[in-house]
Amino acid sequence: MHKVPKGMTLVVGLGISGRAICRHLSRQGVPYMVADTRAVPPDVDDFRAAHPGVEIHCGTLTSLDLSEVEEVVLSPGVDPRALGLAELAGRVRDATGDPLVVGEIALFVRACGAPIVAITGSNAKSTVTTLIGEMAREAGRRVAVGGNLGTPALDLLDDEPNADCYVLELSSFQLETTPRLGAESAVFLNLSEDHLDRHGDMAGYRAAKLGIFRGARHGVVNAEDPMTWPETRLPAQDRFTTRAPAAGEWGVGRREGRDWLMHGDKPLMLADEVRLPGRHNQANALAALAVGRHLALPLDAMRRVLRRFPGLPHRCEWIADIGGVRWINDTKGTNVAATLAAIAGLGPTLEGRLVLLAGGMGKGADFRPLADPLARYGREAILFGLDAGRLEKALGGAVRVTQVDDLEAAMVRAQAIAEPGDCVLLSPACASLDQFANYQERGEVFRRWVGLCATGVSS
Ligand code: UMA
Ligand code: ADP
Repeated sequence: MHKVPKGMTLVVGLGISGRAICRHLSRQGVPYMVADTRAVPPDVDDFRAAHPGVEIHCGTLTSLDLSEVEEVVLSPGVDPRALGLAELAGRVRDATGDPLVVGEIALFVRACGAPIVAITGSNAKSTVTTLIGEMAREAGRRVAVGGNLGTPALDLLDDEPNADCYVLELSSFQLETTPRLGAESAVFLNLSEDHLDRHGDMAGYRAAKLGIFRGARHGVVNAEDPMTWPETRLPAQDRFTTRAPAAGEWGVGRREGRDWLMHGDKPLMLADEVRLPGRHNQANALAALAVGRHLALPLDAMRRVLRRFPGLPHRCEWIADIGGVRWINDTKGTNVAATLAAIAGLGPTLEGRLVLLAGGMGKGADFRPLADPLARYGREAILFGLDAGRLEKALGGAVRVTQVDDLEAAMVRAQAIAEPGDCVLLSPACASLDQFANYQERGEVFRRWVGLCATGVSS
């Protein structure tokens, strides 16, 4: 048994967040050591070289004696109920009364002096986080944007110490280990099945996400999804919907035969002026507008952003047209609801012409909701990765299915069967981690392969 010395903080995980936590503790002069449950964490030698003198423990946490540890700071990918932590997770630190086990965002809250805008939900977090950041920037605010989206929150404090607002995308994993966020504005966009392997069931997943509202001054929730509503009253709250808005709501209303984004009965801009396609993106725009108004951003600046923002890479991103076939990369469609939104966004023109590439780690999800839209739109579903078999079973013969080993084989098959006018959509409804480092790598493999085909065809 190896004892973590008295007064020492333990950082668990040597990924992106773990390294940001270490940099932060180093800047603060807090003594710490690091543990990672893997025998050989990625790039551990680089970390050793950059942090001489910091002790690193690799392998199971049960071989650590944590009886005198000062605090345990977890990376989001590590379950607080993991072996070796479960008993500690319910305890508080004697000196502060804070929980003994926390995550990166708890440290962020302690160190951050500026207002925090926080965004969560099963889907659209990155899009809405980026929109709010862009709107604030367009309005001349000094804003820092990050979190689950990319730059770890703690690095923002170092990169942009004088920001007058921090806009953070937060996952259920991050919220679960944040005892009090105290956001100026907290947004809960939608809730659908995801990460059930970690949170046990929908109630556990929702409970983690509701942490976004702890100590919040203002909330933004989805009027059509009661699962996003806080259980205690917030000082102020906005609701968005893609239907005609009730008084005070943000919604889509009809005026003189056209759809408008509205606040109550006030039209704000034509819905088709929003550059992002599809009804779900109108919901995303409305959520961002509601936050923007709370932050007193001018409407004109927000409208300019909505008119020009083309969307983030890897989300329903057009890659190429090859021989009349459209190839679209939606690798960020990592759960069933995201894939449903992607299919709906492509629209009715695709009836019978959709070739869907899906599969990977299903995280315990129910894939059956994909059967109906695939019956209508699908030419074929080409399935790969860990949960291909479960996916095929859930589709129950609604569409022709081919199972292949990996994404490359799926693309080869798609190329062989797609006909002019078809759309090949990579929207896996699954996480990528069984066959890729992350969703970005999966999207890059798709982009490269399609790019090579496009060049081959045109040369
Ligand atoms: N791991 C171990 N043992 C450890 C530490 C990690 O096995 O001791 C494994 C985890 O189980 C996981 C992988 O290593 O499979 C990465 O985990 P991590 O906590 O080290 O992750 P980071 O590299 O710090 O990246 C995290 C987020 N990843 C996760 O929450 C899994 C990144 O979100 C985020 O961009 C980054 O912090 C910066 O904030 C990615 C993600 O997939 C995009 N998030 C999930 C989602 O969006 O659905 C929540
Ligand atoms: P997140 O950060 O929550 O994963 P993103 O903005 O990266 O969200 O989008 C992820 C996926 O969700 C994309 O595939 C996109 O097509 C889909 N999506 C975007 N907005 C919505 C929405 N309002 N409802 C459901 N799915 C959506």
